[in-house]
Amino acid sequence: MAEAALKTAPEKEEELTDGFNLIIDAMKLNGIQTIYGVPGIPITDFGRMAQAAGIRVLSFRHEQNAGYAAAIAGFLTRRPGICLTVSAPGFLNGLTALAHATTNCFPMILISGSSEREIVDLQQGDYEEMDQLAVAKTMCKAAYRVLHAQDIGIGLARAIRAAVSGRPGGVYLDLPAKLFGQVMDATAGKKSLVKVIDAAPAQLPSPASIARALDVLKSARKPLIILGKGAAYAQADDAIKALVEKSGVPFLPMSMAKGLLPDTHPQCAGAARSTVLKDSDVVMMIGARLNWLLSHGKGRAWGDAPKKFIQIDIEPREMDSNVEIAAPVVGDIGSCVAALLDAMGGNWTKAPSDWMGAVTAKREENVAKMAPRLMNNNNPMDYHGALGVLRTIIKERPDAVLVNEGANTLDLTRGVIDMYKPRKRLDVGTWGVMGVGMGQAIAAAVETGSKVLAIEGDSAFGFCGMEVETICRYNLPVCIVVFNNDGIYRGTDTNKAGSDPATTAFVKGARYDKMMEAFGGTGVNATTPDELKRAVNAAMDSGKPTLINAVIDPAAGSESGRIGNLNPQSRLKKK
Ligand code: ADP
Ligand code: TZD
Ligand code: MG
Repeated sequence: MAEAALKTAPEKEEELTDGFNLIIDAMKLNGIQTIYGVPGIPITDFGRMAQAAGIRVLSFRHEQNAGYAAAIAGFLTRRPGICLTVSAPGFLNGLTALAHATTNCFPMILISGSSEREIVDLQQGDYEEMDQLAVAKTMCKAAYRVLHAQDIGIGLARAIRAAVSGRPGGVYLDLPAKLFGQVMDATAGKKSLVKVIDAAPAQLPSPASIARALDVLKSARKPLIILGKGAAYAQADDAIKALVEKSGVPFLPMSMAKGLLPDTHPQCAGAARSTVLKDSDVVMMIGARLNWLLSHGKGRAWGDAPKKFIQIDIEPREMDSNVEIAAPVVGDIGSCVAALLDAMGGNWTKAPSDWMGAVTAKREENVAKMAPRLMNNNNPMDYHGALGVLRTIIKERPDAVLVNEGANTLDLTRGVIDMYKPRKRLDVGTWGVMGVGMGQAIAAAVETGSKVLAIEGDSAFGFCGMEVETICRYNLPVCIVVFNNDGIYRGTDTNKAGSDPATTAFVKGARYDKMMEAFGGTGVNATTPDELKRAVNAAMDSGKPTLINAVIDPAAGSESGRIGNLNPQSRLKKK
Protein backbone atom coordinates (compact mmCIF):
# COMPACT_ATOMS: atom_id res chain seq x y z
CA MET A 1 0.00 0.00 0.00
CA ALA A 2 2.83 2.38 0.85
CA GLU A 3 4.61 1.62 -2.42
CA ALA A 4 1.45 2.29 -4.37
CA ALA A 5 0.88 5.59 -2.61
CA LEU A 6 4.37 6.69 -3.49
CA LYS A 7 4.10 5.85 -7.15
CA THR A 8 0.69 7.39 -7.77
CA ALA A 9 0.88 10.82 -9.37
CA PRO A 10 -0.02 13.31 -6.66
CA GLU A 11 -3.03 15.57 -6.94
CA LYS A 12 -2.21 19.14 -7.80
CA GLU A 13 -3.14 20.87 -4.53
CA GLU A 14 -1.35 18.29 -2.39
CA GLU A 15 1.83 19.59 -0.75
CA LEU A 16 4.70 17.19 -1.17
CA THR A 17 7.96 16.43 0.45
CA ASP A 18 10.72 13.97 -0.44
CA GLY A 19 13.48 11.87 1.04
CA PHE A 20 16.03 14.70 0.87
CA ASN A 21 13.85 17.04 2.89
CA LEU A 22 12.65 14.42 5.33
CA ILE A 23 16.21 13.45 6.28
CA ILE A 24 17.10 17.10 6.78
CA ASP A 25 13.93 17.75 8.80
CA ALA A 26 14.54 14.64 10.92
CA MET A 27 18.12 15.76 11.62
CA LYS A 28 17.10 19.27 12.56
CA LEU A 29 14.30 17.99 14.77
CA ASN A 30 16.92 16.01 16.68
CA GLY A 31 19.39 18.85 17.02
CA ILE A 32 21.93 17.61 14.49
CA GLN A 33 23.81 20.75 13.50
CA THR A 34 26.93 19.43 11.81
CA ILE A 35 27.76 16.83 9.17
CA TYR A 36 31.31 15.72 8.33
CA GLY A 37 31.71 14.07 4.94
CA VAL A 38 32.77 13.87 1.31
CA PRO A 39 30.23 14.52 -1.49
CA GLY A 40 29.47 12.41 -4.57
CA ILE A 41 26.74 10.17 -6.01
CA PRO A 42 24.16 9.78 -4.49
CA ILE A 43 24.56 12.34 -1.71
CA THR A 44 25.89 15.49 -3.44
CA ASP A 45 22.52 17.21 -3.60
CA PHE A 46 21.69 16.12 -0.10
CA GLY A 47 24.80 17.89 1.17
CA ARG A 48 23.89 21.04 -0.74
CA MET A 49 20.32 20.99 0.55
CA ALA A 50 21.41 20.35 4.13
CA GLN A 51 23.78 23.30 3.92
CA ALA A 52 21.03 25.49 2.46
CA ALA A 53 18.78 24.40 5.34
CA GLY A 54 21.28 25.65 7.93
CA ILE A 55 23.11 22.45 8.84
CA ARG A 56 26.88 22.94 8.81
CA VAL A 57 28.28 20.53 6.23
CA LEU A 58 32.06 20.21 6.36
CA SER A 59 33.59 18.73 3.23
CA PHE A 60 36.77 16.73 3.77
CA ARG A 61 39.40 15.37 1.41
CA HIS A 62 39.01 11.77 2.60
CA GLU A 63 36.13 10.03 4.37
CA GLN A 64 38.34 8.47 7.01
CA ASN A 65 39.23 11.91 8.33
CA ALA A 66 35.60 13.03 8.19
CA GLY A 67 34.77 9.87 10.15
CA TYR A 68 37.39 10.55 12.81
CA ALA A 69 35.97 14.07 13.09
CA ALA A 70 32.47 12.67 13.62
CA ALA A 71 33.71 10.13 16.16
CA ILE A 72 35.45 12.74 18.30
CA ALA A 73 32.52 15.13 17.93
CA GLY A 74 30.50 12.37 19.60
CA PHE A 75 33.01 12.14 22.44
CA LEU A 76 33.03 15.90 22.94
CA THR A 77 29.28 16.49 22.81
CA ARG A 78 27.57 13.24 23.92
CA ARG A 79 25.55 13.48 20.71
CA PRO A 80 26.19 11.23 17.74
CA GLY A 81 28.73 12.74 15.37
CA ILE A 82 27.53 12.38 11.77
CA CYS A 83 29.72 11.23 8.89
CA LEU A 84 28.23 11.26 5.39
CA THR A 85 29.75 9.29 2.52
CA VAL A 86 29.05 7.95 -0.96
CA SER A 87 28.63 4.24 -1.61
CA ALA A 88 31.16 1.37 -1.64
CA PRO A 89 34.63 3.02 -1.60
CA GLY A 90 33.49 6.12 0.29
CA PHE A 91 31.59 3.92 2.71
CA LEU A 92 34.63 1.71 3.26
CA ASN A 93 36.83 4.76 3.81
CA GLY A 94 34.44 5.85 6.54
CA LEU A 95 34.16 2.39 8.04
CA THR A 96 37.55 2.46 9.80
CA ALA A 97 36.38 5.49 11.72
CA LEU A 98 33.06 3.82 12.53
CA ALA A 99 34.84 0.79 13.95
CA HIS A 100 37.19 3.11 15.83
CA ALA A 101 34.20 4.96 17.33
CA THR A 102 32.68 1.66 18.43
CA THR A 103 35.95 0.44 19.96
CA ASN A 104 36.35 3.71 21.86
CA CYS A 105 32.68 3.92 22.95
CA PHE A 106 32.08 7.19 21.07
CA PRO A 107 28.60 7.80 19.64
CA MET A 108 28.73 8.23 15.87
CA ILE A 109 26.48 7.59 12.89
CA LEU A 110 27.98 6.76 9.52
CA ILE A 111 25.40 7.60 6.88
CA SER A 112 26.23 6.27 3.43
CA GLY A 113 24.34 6.47 0.21
CA SER A 114 24.07 3.09 -1.51
CA SER A 115 23.33 1.73 -4.96
CA GLU A 116 20.16 0.12 -6.31
CA ARG A 117 19.14 -2.77 -4.03
CA GLU A 118 17.72 -4.82 -6.92
CA ILE A 119 21.02 -4.62 -8.79
CA VAL A 120 23.28 -5.00 -5.77
CA ASP A 121 21.46 -8.10 -4.53
CA LEU A 122 21.68 -9.78 -7.94
CA GLN A 123 25.31 -8.64 -8.18
CA GLN A 124 24.72 -7.15 -11.61
CA GLY A 125 27.51 -4.63 -11.34
CA ASP A 126 25.89 -1.32 -10.39
CA TYR A 127 27.94 1.86 -9.99
CA GLU A 128 29.86 1.45 -6.69
CA GLU A 129 28.03 -1.77 -5.90
CA MET A 130 28.36 -3.27 -2.45
CA ASP A 131 26.14 -4.86 0.18
CA GLN A 132 27.14 -2.15 2.63
CA LEU A 133 24.70 -3.11 5.39
CA ALA A 134 26.14 -6.62 5.61
CA VAL A 135 29.70 -5.30 5.67
CA ALA A 136 28.96 -2.68 8.33
CA LYS A 137 27.17 -5.04 10.73
CA THR A 138 30.30 -6.60 12.18
CA MET A 139 31.98 -3.23 12.73
CA CYS A 140 29.46 -1.34 14.78
CA LYS A 141 26.85 -1.42 17.50
CA ALA A 142 23.86 -1.40 15.14
CA ALA A 143 23.18 -1.07 11.42
CA TYR A 144 19.93 -0.01 9.75
CA ARG A 145 18.65 0.57 6.22
CA VAL A 146 15.74 2.79 5.27
CA LEU A 147 13.84 1.83 2.13
CA HIS A 148 10.76 4.05 2.34
CA ALA A 149 10.51 7.80 2.82
CA GLN A 150 7.92 7.36 5.57
CA ASP A 151 10.45 5.36 7.60
CA ILE A 152 13.15 8.04 7.61
CA GLY A 153 12.00 9.45 10.95
CA ILE A 154 12.05 6.06 12.64
CA GLY A 155 15.34 5.11 10.97
CA LEU A 156 17.18 8.17 12.24
CA ALA A 157 15.61 7.88 15.70
CA ARG A 158 16.80 4.28 15.99
CA ALA A 159 20.29 5.28 14.87
CA ILE A 160 20.52 8.10 17.42
CA ARG A 161 19.26 5.97 20.29
CA ALA A 162 21.55 3.08 19.44
CA ALA A 163 24.58 5.38 19.26
CA VAL A 164 24.17 7.19 22.58
CA SER A 165 22.27 4.86 24.92
CA GLY A 166 24.00 2.31 27.14
CA ARG A 167 27.62 1.96 26.10
CA PRO A 168 27.94 4.50 23.29
CA GLY A 169 29.23 3.39 19.91
CA GLY A 170 29.09 3.56 16.15
CA VAL A 171 25.91 3.04 14.12
CA TYR A 172 25.57 2.57 10.38
CA LEU A 173 22.62 4.03 8.48
CA ASP A 174 22.21 2.89 4.88
CA LEU A 175 20.30 5.23 2.58
CA PRO A 176 19.78 3.85 -0.95
CA ALA A 177 19.92 6.37 -3.79
CA LYS A 178 16.25 5.89 -4.61
CA LEU A 179 15.16 6.98 -1.13
CA PHE A 180 16.32 10.57 -1.56
CA GLY A 181 13.95 11.28 -4.42
CA GLN A 182 10.94 9.42 -3.03
CA VAL A 183 7.97 11.75 -2.80
CA MET A 184 5.20 11.70 -0.21
CA ASP A 185 2.52 13.91 1.22
CA ALA A 186 4.14 16.67 3.26
CA THR A 187 1.72 16.46 6.20
CA ALA A 188 2.11 12.70 6.49
CA GLY A 189 5.86 13.19 6.12
CA LYS A 190 5.97 15.66 8.97
CA LYS A 191 3.95 13.29 11.15
CA SER A 192 6.36 10.45 10.41
CA LEU A 193 9.30 12.25 12.01
CA VAL A 194 10.40 11.23 15.49
CA LYS A 195 11.99 13.44 18.10
CA VAL A 196 14.09 11.22 20.33
CA ILE A 197 13.16 11.87 23.96
CA ASP A 198 15.83 11.17 26.58
CA ALA A 199 18.18 9.45 24.14
CA ALA A 200 20.61 8.25 26.83
CA PRO A 201 18.45 7.63 29.89
CA ALA A 202 20.10 7.62 33.31
CA GLN A 203 20.92 4.08 34.43
CA LEU A 204 20.90 3.92 38.20
CA PRO A 205 23.19 1.49 40.01
CA SER A 206 21.61 -0.90 42.52
CA PRO A 207 21.95 0.25 46.15
CA ALA A 208 23.54 -3.12 47.02
CA SER A 209 26.30 -2.56 44.47
CA ILE A 210 27.02 0.86 45.96
CA ALA A 211 27.22 -0.53 49.49
CA ARG A 212 29.51 -3.34 48.32
CA ALA A 213 31.80 -0.89 46.53
CA LEU A 214 32.11 1.29 49.61
CA ASP A 215 32.83 -1.74 51.82
CA VAL A 216 35.69 -2.72 49.55
CA LEU A 217 36.97 0.85 49.40
CA LYS A 218 36.81 1.15 53.18
CA SER A 219 38.94 -1.97 53.59
CA ALA A 220 41.77 -0.46 51.51
CA ARG A 221 45.07 0.69 52.90
CA LYS A 222 46.43 1.75 49.51
CA PRO A 223 43.48 2.62 47.28
CA LEU A 224 43.71 3.98 43.75
CA ILE A 225 41.13 5.53 41.42
CA ILE A 226 41.65 5.11 37.68
CA LEU A 227 39.76 7.60 35.51
CA GLY A 228 39.15 6.55 31.91
CA LYS A 229 37.80 8.33 28.88
CA GLY A 230 34.32 7.02 29.78
CA ALA A 231 34.53 9.26 32.83
CA ALA A 232 35.55 12.20 30.65
CA TYR A 233 32.71 11.41 28.25
CA ALA A 234 30.11 11.26 31.03
CA GLN A 235 30.49 14.99 31.77
CA ALA A 236 30.00 14.38 35.49
CA ASP A 237 33.09 16.49 36.19
CA ASP A 238 32.01 18.08 39.49
CA ALA A 239 30.75 14.84 41.01
CA ILE A 240 33.94 12.98 40.05
CA LYS A 241 36.06 15.75 41.57
CA ALA A 242 33.98 15.60 44.74
CA LEU A 243 34.38 11.81 44.97
CA VAL A 244 38.14 11.95 44.49
CA GLU A 245 38.56 14.72 47.05
CA LYS A 246 36.18 13.28 49.62
CA SER A 247 37.84 9.87 49.40
CA GLY A 248 41.39 11.23 49.58
CA VAL A 249 42.40 8.51 47.11
CA PRO A 250 45.18 9.16 44.57
CA PHE A 251 43.90 9.09 41.01
CA LEU A 252 45.50 8.00 37.76
CA PRO A 253 44.04 9.50 34.58
CA MET A 254 44.10 7.43 31.41
CA SER A 255 45.29 9.33 28.34
CA MET A 256 42.04 11.03 27.33
CA ALA A 257 40.91 11.47 30.94
CA LYS A 258 43.87 13.74 31.62
CA GLY A 259 42.55 17.12 32.76
CA LEU A 260 39.27 15.72 34.12
CA LEU A 261 40.94 16.81 37.33
CA PRO A 262 44.06 18.89 36.68
CA ASP A 263 47.28 16.90 36.33
CA THR A 264 48.63 19.34 38.91
CA HIS A 265 46.00 18.29 41.51
CA PRO A 266 47.70 17.15 44.76
CA GLN A 267 46.08 13.70 44.44
CA CYS A 268 47.13 13.13 40.81
CA ALA A 269 49.33 10.05 40.52
CA GLY A 270 50.04 10.45 36.80
CA ALA A 271 53.76 10.92 37.43
CA ALA A 272 53.85 7.91 39.79
CA ARG A 273 52.06 5.48 37.51
CA SER A 274 54.20 2.38 37.96
CA THR A 275 54.23 2.82 41.72
CA VAL A 276 50.49 3.12 42.17
CA LEU A 277 49.73 0.21 39.84
CA LYS A 278 52.16 -2.04 41.69
CA ASP A 279 51.53 -0.99 45.27
CA SER A 280 47.79 -0.31 45.40
CA ASP A 281 45.53 -2.85 47.11
CA VAL A 282 42.10 -1.64 45.96
CA VAL A 283 41.54 -0.11 42.53
CA MET A 284 38.38 1.73 41.57
CA MET A 285 37.98 1.99 37.81
CA ILE A 286 35.68 4.76 36.61
CA GLY A 287 34.92 4.53 32.88
CA ALA A 288 38.16 2.69 32.11
CA ARG A 289 38.64 -0.86 30.85
CA LEU A 290 41.25 -3.38 31.96
CA ASN A 291 42.46 -3.87 28.39
CA TRP A 292 46.01 -3.80 26.98
CA LEU A 293 46.42 -0.19 28.05
CA LEU A 294 46.29 -1.39 31.66
CA SER A 295 48.12 -4.68 31.03
CA HIS A 296 44.78 -6.51 31.44
CA GLY A 297 44.85 -5.90 35.19
CA LYS A 298 47.55 -8.49 35.87
CA GLY A 299 51.20 -9.36 35.40
CA ARG A 300 54.37 -7.49 36.18
CA ALA A 301 52.93 -3.99 35.86
CA TRP A 302 50.49 -4.74 38.69
CA GLY A 303 53.00 -6.29 41.11
CA ASP A 304 52.53 -9.34 43.28
CA ALA A 305 50.31 -8.00 46.05
CA PRO A 306 46.69 -9.17 45.81
CA LYS A 307 44.30 -6.54 44.50
CA LYS A 308 40.61 -5.94 44.61
CA PHE A 309 38.85 -4.12 41.82
CA ILE A 310 35.81 -1.91 41.99
CA GLN A 311 34.53 -1.08 38.51
CA ILE A 312 32.00 1.55 37.49
CA ASP A 313 30.74 1.05 33.96
CA ILE A 314 27.51 1.25 32.03
CA GLU A 315 28.21 -2.05 30.28
CA PRO A 316 27.53 -5.05 32.56
CA ARG A 317 29.53 -7.40 30.32
CA GLU A 318 32.67 -5.39 30.95
CA MET A 319 32.82 -6.84 34.47
CA ASP A 320 35.21 -9.81 34.93
CA SER A 321 36.43 -9.36 31.34
CA ASN A 322 40.08 -9.71 32.37
CA VAL A 323 40.19 -10.25 36.13
CA GLU A 324 37.63 -10.78 38.85
CA ILE A 325 35.79 -7.60 39.80
CA ALA A 326 35.10 -7.62 43.54
CA ALA A 327 32.57 -4.82 43.36
CA PRO A 328 30.87 -4.22 40.02
CA VAL A 329 28.83 -1.02 39.87
CA VAL A 330 26.73 -0.97 36.74
CA GLY A 331 25.14 2.29 35.71
CA ASP A 332 25.94 5.62 34.13
CA ILE A 333 28.90 7.33 35.73
CA GLY A 334 26.98 10.44 36.77
CA SER A 335 24.38 8.38 38.65
CA CYS A 336 26.93 5.94 40.11
CA VAL A 337 29.25 8.63 41.42
CA ALA A 338 26.32 10.58 42.86
CA ALA A 339 25.09 7.44 44.63
CA LEU A 340 28.56 6.74 46.04
CA LEU A 341 28.89 10.29 47.33
CA ASP A 342 25.47 10.08 48.88
CA ALA A 343 26.20 6.78 50.61
CA MET A 344 29.59 8.01 51.87
CA GLY A 345 27.72 10.58 53.92
CA GLY A 346 29.24 13.44 55.87
CA ASN A 347 31.98 11.74 57.87
CA TRP A 348 33.80 9.43 55.47
CA THR A 349 37.32 8.57 56.60
CA LYS A 350 39.85 9.55 53.97
CA ALA A 351 42.39 7.11 52.58
CA PRO A 352 45.44 6.63 54.86
CA SER A 353 47.66 9.69 54.59
CA ASP A 354 50.93 7.72 54.61
CA TRP A 355 49.86 6.17 51.29
CA MET A 356 49.02 9.52 49.71
CA GLY A 357 52.33 10.79 51.10
CA ALA A 358 54.28 7.94 49.50
CA VAL A 359 52.61 8.59 46.15
CA THR A 360 53.35 12.31 46.36
CA ALA A 361 57.01 11.66 47.18
CA LYS A 362 57.36 9.36 44.16
CA ARG A 363 55.61 11.85 41.95
CA GLU A 364 57.84 14.71 43.04
CA GLU A 365 60.93 12.60 42.52
CA ASN A 366 59.87 11.75 38.95
CA VAL A 367 58.90 15.32 38.11
CA ALA A 368 62.26 16.60 39.39
CA LYS A 369 64.09 13.99 37.32
CA MET A 370 62.37 15.15 34.15
CA ALA A 371 62.65 18.93 34.72
CA PRO A 372 66.19 19.53 33.41
CA ARG A 373 65.53 17.46 30.28
CA LEU A 374 62.59 19.73 29.44
CA MET A 375 64.81 22.79 29.52
CA ASN A 376 67.52 21.45 27.22
CA ASN A 377 68.44 23.51 24.18
CA ASN A 378 69.94 20.64 22.17
CA ASN A 379 70.46 21.16 18.47
CA PRO A 380 68.99 19.26 16.76
CA MET A 381 66.04 19.32 19.16
CA ASP A 382 65.06 16.19 21.03
CA TYR A 383 61.49 15.39 22.11
CA HIS A 384 61.96 16.75 25.62
CA GLY A 385 63.42 20.06 24.52
CA ALA A 386 60.52 20.62 22.12
CA LEU A 387 57.89 19.42 24.61
CA GLY A 388 59.27 21.61 27.38
CA VAL A 389 58.12 24.73 25.52
CA LEU A 390 54.82 23.22 24.38
CA ARG A 391 54.07 22.24 27.98
CA THR A 392 54.29 25.90 29.02
CA ILE A 393 52.14 26.99 26.10
CA ILE A 394 49.33 24.64 27.22
CA LYS A 395 49.76 25.74 30.84
CA GLU A 396 49.21 29.31 29.72
CA ARG A 397 46.24 28.29 27.55
CA PRO A 398 44.32 25.62 29.49
CA ASP A 399 41.28 26.06 27.25
CA ALA A 400 43.11 24.98 24.11
CA VAL A 401 42.42 21.48 22.84
CA LEU A 402 45.48 19.28 22.49
CA VAL A 403 45.38 16.67 19.72
CA ASN A 404 48.19 14.13 19.78
CA GLU A 405 49.35 11.13 17.73
CA GLY A 406 52.53 9.30 16.79
CA ALA A 407 54.63 6.80 18.74
CA ASN A 408 57.37 8.66 20.65
CA THR A 409 55.51 11.86 19.84
CA LEU A 410 52.41 10.42 21.52
CA ASP A 411 53.95 8.76 24.55
CA LEU A 412 56.29 11.59 25.45
CA THR A 413 53.70 14.31 24.91
CA ARG A 414 51.27 12.45 27.15
CA GLY A 415 53.88 12.20 29.87
CA VAL A 416 55.20 15.74 29.64
CA ILE A 417 52.23 18.00 28.94
CA ASP A 418 49.92 18.57 31.90
CA MET A 419 46.23 19.06 31.17
CA TYR A 420 44.06 21.32 33.26
CA LYS A 421 40.49 20.91 32.03
CA PRO A 422 38.24 18.00 31.04
CA ARG A 423 38.09 16.73 27.46
CA LYS A 424 40.97 18.88 26.26
CA ARG A 425 43.24 15.99 25.30
CA LEU A 426 42.27 13.98 22.21
CA ASP A 427 44.42 11.18 20.89
CA VAL A 428 44.74 7.78 19.25
CA GLY A 429 42.44 6.05 21.76
CA THR A 430 42.01 2.35 22.38
CA TRP A 431 43.48 1.13 19.10
CA GLY A 432 46.47 3.45 18.99
CA VAL A 433 45.42 4.34 15.47
CA MET A 434 47.48 6.72 13.34
CA GLY A 435 45.68 9.33 11.24
CA VAL A 436 43.06 10.59 13.69
CA GLY A 437 44.84 13.91 14.17
CA MET A 438 43.46 16.20 11.48
CA GLY A 439 39.88 14.93 11.81
CA GLN A 440 40.06 15.46 15.56
CA ALA A 441 41.62 18.91 15.18
CA ILE A 442 38.90 20.01 12.77
CA ALA A 443 36.04 18.66 14.88
CA ALA A 444 37.52 20.10 18.07
CA ALA A 445 37.68 23.56 16.51
CA VAL A 446 34.18 23.25 15.06
CA GLU A 447 32.44 21.73 18.09
CA THR A 448 34.13 23.69 20.90
CA GLY A 449 35.20 26.96 19.26
CA SER A 450 38.52 26.57 21.11
CA LYS A 451 41.95 26.90 19.62
CA VAL A 452 43.64 23.62 18.80
CA LEU A 453 47.24 22.51 19.11
CA ALA A 454 47.93 19.25 17.24
CA ILE A 455 51.23 17.56 18.09
CA GLU A 456 51.84 15.03 15.34
CA GLY A 457 54.54 12.51 14.55
CA ASP A 458 55.66 12.91 10.93
CA SER A 459 54.34 9.43 10.13
CA ALA A 460 51.04 9.99 11.95
CA PHE A 461 50.55 13.28 10.13
CA GLY A 462 51.11 11.54 6.80
CA PHE A 463 47.92 9.52 7.28
CA CYS A 464 45.72 12.63 7.28
CA GLY A 465 47.92 15.52 6.14
CA MET A 466 45.84 16.47 3.11
CA GLU A 467 43.22 17.87 5.47
CA VAL A 468 45.42 20.94 5.96
CA GLU A 469 43.54 22.18 2.90
CA THR A 470 40.27 21.66 4.81
CA ILE A 471 41.67 23.55 7.79
CA CYS A 472 42.65 26.46 5.53
CA ARG A 473 39.38 26.37 3.59
CA TYR A 474 37.29 26.73 6.76
CA ASN A 475 39.92 29.01 8.31
CA LEU A 476 40.04 27.00 11.55
CA PRO A 477 42.21 28.01 14.52
CA VAL A 478 44.45 24.97 14.30
CA CYS A 479 48.19 24.96 14.92
CA ILE A 480 49.88 21.74 13.82
CA VAL A 481 53.34 20.89 15.09
CA VAL A 482 54.90 18.03 13.12
CA PHE A 483 57.65 16.34 15.11
CA ASN A 484 59.80 15.59 12.11
CA ASN A 485 62.39 12.93 12.95
CA ASP A 486 62.57 11.64 9.37
CA GLY A 487 60.54 8.54 10.04
CA ILE A 488 58.60 6.04 12.06
CA TYR A 489 60.10 5.89 15.59
CA ARG A 490 63.47 7.07 14.24
CA GLY A 491 64.91 8.34 11.00
CA THR A 492 68.18 6.48 11.23
CA ASP A 493 67.35 2.97 9.97
CA THR A 494 69.22 1.68 6.95
CA ASN A 495 68.45 -1.17 4.59
CA LYS A 496 71.40 -3.53 4.51
CA ALA A 497 70.08 -5.69 1.68
CA GLY A 498 69.65 -3.22 -1.17
CA SER A 499 69.27 0.32 -2.39
CA ASP A 500 65.67 0.90 -1.27
CA PRO A 501 65.33 3.02 1.85
CA ALA A 502 64.66 1.29 5.18
CA THR A 503 60.98 0.58 5.82
CA THR A 504 60.76 3.06 8.69
CA ALA A 505 62.73 5.96 7.14
CA PHE A 506 61.26 8.90 5.22
CA VAL A 507 62.76 11.59 2.97
CA LYS A 508 65.38 13.34 5.05
CA GLY A 509 64.96 17.01 5.80
CA ALA A 510 61.37 17.10 4.50
CA ARG A 511 59.54 20.41 4.91
CA TYR A 512 55.96 19.73 6.01
CA ASP A 513 55.47 23.46 6.60
CA LYS A 514 55.38 23.95 2.83
CA MET A 515 52.19 21.89 2.67
CA MET A 516 50.39 24.51 4.73
CA GLU A 517 51.77 27.35 2.64
CA ALA A 518 50.39 25.68 -0.47
CA PHE A 519 46.87 26.46 0.77
CA GLY A 520 47.46 29.93 2.15
CA GLY A 521 48.19 29.00 5.77
CA THR A 522 51.32 29.87 7.71
CA GLY A 523 54.28 27.51 7.53
CA VAL A 524 57.30 27.70 9.83
CA ASN A 525 60.45 25.61 10.02
CA ALA A 526 61.64 25.42 13.64
CA THR A 527 65.02 23.97 14.55
CA THR A 528 65.31 25.10 18.19
CA PRO A 529 62.96 25.20 21.19
CA ASP A 530 63.05 29.01 21.00
CA GLU A 531 61.93 29.09 17.39
CA LEU A 532 59.25 26.54 18.16
CA LYS A 533 57.97 28.56 21.09
CA ARG A 534 57.77 31.77 19.09
CA ALA A 535 55.96 30.12 16.19
CA VAL A 536 53.40 28.27 18.35
CA ASN A 537 52.68 31.32 20.48
CA ALA A 538 52.07 33.39 17.35
CA ALA A 539 49.76 30.74 15.93
CA MET A 540 47.81 30.27 19.15
CA ASP A 541 47.38 34.03 19.50
CA SER A 542 46.34 34.69 15.91
CA GLY A 543 44.25 31.54 15.45
CA LYS A 544 45.52 31.37 11.86
CA PRO A 545 45.97 27.92 10.32
CA THR A 546 49.64 27.13 10.93
CA LEU A 547 51.96 24.18 10.44
CA ILE A 548 55.31 24.13 12.17
CA ASN A 549 57.89 21.66 10.96
CA ALA A 550 59.72 20.91 14.21
CA VAL A 551 63.06 19.34 13.29
CA ILE A 552 63.72 16.53 15.78
CA ASP A 553 66.94 14.54 16.07
CA PRO A 554 66.34 11.40 13.93
CA ALA A 555 68.15 9.36 16.59
CA ALA A 556 66.10 10.60 19.56
CA GLY A 557 63.17 8.18 19.48
CA SER A 558 62.89 4.55 20.49
CA GLU A 559 61.29 1.65 18.64
CA SER A 560 57.48 1.75 19.07
CA GLY A 561 57.77 4.56 21.65
CA ARG A 562 56.79 3.16 25.03
CA ILE A 563 55.16 -0.05 23.78
CA GLY A 564 58.15 -1.79 22.24
CA ASN A 565 57.36 -4.72 24.56
CA LEU A 566 54.35 -5.51 22.33
CA ASN A 567 56.48 -6.23 19.25
CA PRO A 568 56.46 -9.96 18.39
CA GLN A 569 60.19 -10.45 19.07
CA SER A 570 59.92 -8.91 22.54
CA ARG A 571 56.78 -10.91 23.28
CA LEU A 572 58.59 -14.14 22.34
CA LYS A 573 61.53 -13.27 24.57
CA LYS A 574 59.19 -12.67 27.50
CA LYS A 575 57.69 -16.17 27.26
P1 ADP B 1 40.36 4.32 28.70
O1 ADP B 1 40.96 3.91 27.38
O2 ADP B 1 40.47 5.76 28.97
O3 ADP B 1 40.84 3.45 29.82
P2 ADP B 1 38.06 2.87 27.85
O4 ADP B 1 37.64 3.33 26.50
O5 ADP B 1 38.84 1.62 27.91
O6 ADP B 1 38.79 4.07 28.60
O7 ADP B 1 36.78 2.67 28.76
C1 ADP B 1 35.68 3.50 28.70
C2 ADP B 1 34.57 2.79 29.44
O8 ADP B 1 33.62 3.77 29.86
C3 ADP B 1 33.82 1.76 28.61
O9 ADP B 1 33.86 0.50 29.22
C4 ADP B 1 32.40 2.31 28.53
O10 ADP B 1 31.42 1.29 28.61
C5 ADP B 1 32.33 3.21 29.73
N1 ADP B 1 31.40 4.33 29.62
C6 ADP B 1 31.29 5.21 28.61
N2 ADP B 1 30.37 6.13 28.88
C7 ADP B 1 29.88 5.84 30.10
C8 ADP B 1 28.89 6.42 30.96
N3 ADP B 1 28.24 7.52 30.62
N4 ADP B 1 28.66 5.83 32.14
C9 ADP B 1 29.32 4.70 32.50
N5 ADP B 1 30.26 4.11 31.76
C10 ADP B 1 30.53 4.67 30.57
N1 TZD C 1 48.73 2.16 10.83
C1 TZD C 1 47.76 2.62 11.64
C2 TZD C 1 46.44 3.01 11.06
N2 TZD C 1 47.94 2.73 12.95
C3 TZD C 1 49.13 2.36 13.47
N3 TZD C 1 49.25 2.47 14.79
C4 TZD C 1 50.19 1.92 12.66
C5 TZD C 1 49.93 1.82 11.32
C6 TZD C 1 51.58 1.52 13.19
N4 TZD C 1 52.24 2.68 13.78
C7 TZD C 1 52.26 2.90 15.13
O1 TZD C 1 51.74 2.19 15.99
S1 TZD C 1 53.04 4.36 15.49
C8 TZD C 1 53.37 4.68 13.87
C9 TZD C 1 52.88 3.67 13.05
C10 TZD C 1 53.02 3.67 11.58
C11 TZD C 1 54.08 5.93 13.46
C12 TZD C 1 55.13 6.41 14.41
O2 TZD C 1 55.91 7.40 13.81
P1 TZD C 1 55.65 8.93 14.04
O3 TZD C 1 56.06 9.13 15.56
O4 TZD C 1 56.53 9.67 13.13
O5 TZD C 1 54.22 9.26 13.93
P2 TZD C 1 57.56 9.06 16.17
O6 TZD C 1 57.67 10.30 17.01
O7 TZD C 1 58.53 9.08 15.03
O8 TZD C 1 57.71 7.85 17.01
MG1 MG D 1 58.49 10.26 13.34
